[in-house]
Amino acid sequence: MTTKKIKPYQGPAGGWGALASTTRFVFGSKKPAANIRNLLRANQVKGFDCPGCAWGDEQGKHFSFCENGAKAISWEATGKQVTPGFFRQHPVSQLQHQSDYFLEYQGRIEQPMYLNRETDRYEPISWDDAFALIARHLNTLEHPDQLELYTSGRASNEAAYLYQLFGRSFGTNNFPDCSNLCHEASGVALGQAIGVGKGTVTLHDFDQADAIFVFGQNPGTNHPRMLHSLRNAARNGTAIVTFNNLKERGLERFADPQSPIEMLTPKDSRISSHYFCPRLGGDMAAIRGMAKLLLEWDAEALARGEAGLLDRDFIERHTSGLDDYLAEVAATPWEQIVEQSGLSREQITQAARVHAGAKRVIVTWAMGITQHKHSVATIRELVNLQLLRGQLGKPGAGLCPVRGHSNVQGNRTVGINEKPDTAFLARMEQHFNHPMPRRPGHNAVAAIQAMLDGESKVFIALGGNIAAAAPDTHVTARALANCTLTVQISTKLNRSHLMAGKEALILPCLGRTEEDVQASGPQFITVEDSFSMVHASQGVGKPKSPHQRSETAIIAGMARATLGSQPVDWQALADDYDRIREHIAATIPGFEQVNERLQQPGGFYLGNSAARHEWQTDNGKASFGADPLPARLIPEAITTRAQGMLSTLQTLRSHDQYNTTIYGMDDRYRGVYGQRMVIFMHPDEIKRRELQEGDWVELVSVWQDDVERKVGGFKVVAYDIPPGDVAAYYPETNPLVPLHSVGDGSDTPTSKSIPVLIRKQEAPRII
Ligand SMILES: Nc1nc2c(c(=O)[nH]1)N[C@H]1C(S)=C(S)[C@@H](COP(=O)(O)OP(=O)(O)OC[C@H]3O[C@@H](n4cnc5c(=O)[nH]c(N)nc54)[C@H](O)[C@@H]3O)O[C@H]1N2
Ligand SMILES: Nc1nc2c(c(=O)[nH]1)N[C@H]1C(S)=C(S)[C@@H](COP(=O)(O)OP(=O)(O)OC[C@H]3O[C@@H](n4cnc5c(=O)[nH]c(N)nc54)[C@H](O)[C@@H]3O)O[C@H]1N2
Ligand SMILES: [Mo]
Repeated sequence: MTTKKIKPYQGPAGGWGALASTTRFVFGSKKPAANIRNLLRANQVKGFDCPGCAWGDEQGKHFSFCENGAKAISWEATGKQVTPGFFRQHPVSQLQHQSDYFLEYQGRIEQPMYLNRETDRYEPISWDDAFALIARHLNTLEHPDQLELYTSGRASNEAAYLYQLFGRSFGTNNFPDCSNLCHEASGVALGQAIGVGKGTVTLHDFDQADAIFVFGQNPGTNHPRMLHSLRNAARNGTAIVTFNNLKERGLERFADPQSPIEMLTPKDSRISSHYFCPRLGGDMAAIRGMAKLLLEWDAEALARGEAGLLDRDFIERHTSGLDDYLAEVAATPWEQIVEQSGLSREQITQAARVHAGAKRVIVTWAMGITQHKHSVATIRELVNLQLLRGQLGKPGAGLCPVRGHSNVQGNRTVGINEKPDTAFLARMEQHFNHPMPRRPGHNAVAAIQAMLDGESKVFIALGGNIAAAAPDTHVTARALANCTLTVQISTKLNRSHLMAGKEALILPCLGRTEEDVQASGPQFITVEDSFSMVHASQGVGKPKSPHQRSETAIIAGMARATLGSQPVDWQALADDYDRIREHIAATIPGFEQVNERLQQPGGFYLGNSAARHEWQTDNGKASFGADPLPARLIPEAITTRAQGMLSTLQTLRSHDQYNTTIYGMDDRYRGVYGQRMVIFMHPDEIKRRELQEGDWVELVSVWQDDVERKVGGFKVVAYDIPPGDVAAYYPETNPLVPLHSVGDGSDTPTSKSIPVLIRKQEAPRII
């Protein structure tokens, strides 16, 4: 492990650092040959989809992996295994005191395991007995809605489709999903505004844009392959306008570790042409300011007899709600815009000028936009900006929520949705000749509350790590402990296995990079990227243990034990995934003849109705939103309660982690080495609080209840961040996020704007 130090990073993102880190991960692992073979197959025509992120790729063009994709692949291919012997040595109550890093580092789970509460240990169980136990629990529930079926977005389309078919055939729409903690606001806002909850652009559009606005995301760490698109665009003269609370190195400068020229010459590429640091949650105000200016300049141009800035033809033919929006813009005062955004009028003017001067504009965003109280309204405002100028459904223009998990978008497409529309349910009913439940189900927050209240009793997770990923860690742990049975279908050991129900199972599955052979022979699966491209993915690595099963086989096993052969022959589906795809083709629009179309290299495009200017909204038009700016970013009720100086905390990812999976202790681009318990603060804020760099502090969040939410042992690090805003890593900070502090209309925990008090500690509790 690296020694602890804080040393600001001076180089570009990517570059030698990324190459060195990739090499260390690949060669430093116990299986370098297998890892290299794996990397060369990532995102190739005959290979697997990189489990790292949901950015798209032009398959077959070049080696298409990045440093962080390499970490994800090597991490899955570890030779280490968590065997029954490991569990004999480590009681669960002892493992609970280990770090997330320790847990994941133990390797792949080798066998199905059952938690024996008497011995406080996981013990081996046969697959048949595990399935029988699940069936016994499910078939004695009083109501199907007492079952919660969680999904993390790595599952394939085939596994996710089978999972929702299992849940709905059993009788519930309870599909809480990692997406509820992630891009939910994007789905909701885009659904309302343009009739489809997905981005409208394709990868090719990035080559054709004149301006790309990047809001609230850190691609250097979380979507490194996006930097290639941004770098190419920047070189072609495309303006790249970044809005980010922090100065992120990947958005400033980048050297491509796959380009010999950039690696050998000192020249790296600048990425952002403009870089603005708004206050946390201040983006909506900034965008409103831009819209205000565009409208003003448009009126001035018209008065001069010139063409206006608005795309009047587009607005006329395709949109509704303009008048209400204009009234709302007019009613928003500049003082509020400047105060709330934390940007000057001059800065907002610069950004608006770029938009006004560009013929083709793409807007991208991620968690810095989606994890606030007013995220849906903020995304509607982004759409408003694009609608005003007709920047949607033409080459080089559009909306691009950059998804997280590699198949989170595909999971949604094939039915992981707690509020399915009636047309989908009707198709399912007709095709399977089986009634489907109409009651809306639970999202992640509602599921946790239902378990807490004892209403839901069985929790099954297809991947993920809800105990660490969900807000209010202690509350979530209590909710899981309340269940009569928790089942985790997992690759690696994690916190959710330890925060278990009264009875608990760990079911070990194959990873995306591994061969999957079923009765009919080797199988491939399909995934969908952020650009609605569906393609096949086939693992190449040998499975680590003969006991591990594919996710699809595990779901079929649970379903068969619980439902017999209703409404389908589950085993036949697990034997041959083509058969599952035939059901997908029959029930999910866009997948017609999927098995034939997958033969074409690179897969196929699912299409996007909004990009075709077909608006599947209530009135058949794209609609302007007319939300007022939030009255205050932190509600008055909270500030009056605080009794002390409040800061707003954002919880974010380091460079060496994949969500709750901690690969290492460095965050290279932010200059943090060998540690994660740090809090980034502006030097003025450090002074204002009479603290010094290197001091130890504890954080206490303020919410409208009387629960004390506190985490300690954070080291103060000076950073380029607006005073008043602070940042620290997730998942360590999740105990601070109140379960019911959620986005309006999205129910997503507000993990990017938590009001906190910061108190000096004498000695660190955790080092
Ligand atoms: N290597 C790696 N890749 C990943 C992941 C991973 O953990 N590791 N996670 C995957 C998943 S599930 C997801 S959802 C994505 C997440 O990808 P990101 O959204 O990039 O993830 P975060 O680390 O949460 O970073 C949020 C960014 O938004 C900025 N920000 C925060 N609040 C605000 C705000 O109010 N306004 C503005 N303008 N900026 C703000 C932060 O400074 C930070 O740069 O990445 C995916 N890819
Ligand atoms: N405070 C705060 N909280 C957050 C966020 C934040 O920014 N701040 N971000 C939120 C976001 S965007 C997301 S998406 C969620 C993530 O929430 P989750 O998706 O629940 O969490 P992950 O950490 O991605 O899940 C990791 C686990 O998945 C399992 N796994 C890995 N690969 C596979 C596989 O191929 N199959 C199966 N079955 N299991 C596998 C491993 O056991 C591993 O331990 O967290 C959310 N929580
Ligand atoms: Mo995510």
